[in-house]
Amino acid sequence: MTDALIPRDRTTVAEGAVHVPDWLDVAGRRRLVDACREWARPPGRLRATRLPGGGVMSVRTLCLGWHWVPYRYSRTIDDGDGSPVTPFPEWLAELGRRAVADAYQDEAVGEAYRPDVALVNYYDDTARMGLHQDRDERSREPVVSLSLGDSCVFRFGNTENRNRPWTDVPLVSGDLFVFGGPSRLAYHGVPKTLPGTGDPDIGLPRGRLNITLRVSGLADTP
Ligand SMILES: O=C(O)CCC(=O)C(=O)O
Repeated sequence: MTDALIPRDRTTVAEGAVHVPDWLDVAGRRRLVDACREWARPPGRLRATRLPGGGVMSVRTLCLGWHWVPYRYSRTIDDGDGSPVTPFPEWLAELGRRAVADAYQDEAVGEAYRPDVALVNYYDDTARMGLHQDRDERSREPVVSLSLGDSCVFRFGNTENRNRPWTDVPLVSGDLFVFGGPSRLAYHGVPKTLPGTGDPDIGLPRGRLNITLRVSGLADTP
């Protein structure tokens, strides 16, 4: 559900963690959904990640720039056919710069942001993501998160462990969430989505897409 009758306010959930509702307009959301469809096209890169303990994530994921397998990045799809990862497009980096500038209301901080990894997560009606830290990047630059389609409960916790305190933030299609600074290593996850709450105009008839942009801090040569 978007364009609510009662506008939702931007919120600083914790120091460095900012929620900006309705950051993407409908055209911006549609552009991202179209791009996700292209990136996922066969030989598709959307796959359920297998965890070292034997579990399989319910979310399906594709990567741009660097490919993530628990718990490292590589330039090739090491848990798939070994082919090169899809490149990270410059227009997405520019979107990330605008996101950081708007979230932190600081043009210079936004301008300096150089994301080179994106994880695109697709949630069907029952998918969820457990509380975790994004800590496989060498850089501690902020994570930019964009939500499309069904709404979800985004659980934003503390930096120490998976226990409380946490804040449950409703993320709606078009919302931006940025976490950096003292919140960069906060545990976070998605305990549930709300099937059927997406906006019909953006070309995503079911489910939820989330795109997170990160700075890997990695170089191709060691
Ligand atoms: O889907 C979301 O909003 C969170 C995604 C996430 O936590 C991740 O990709 O690490």
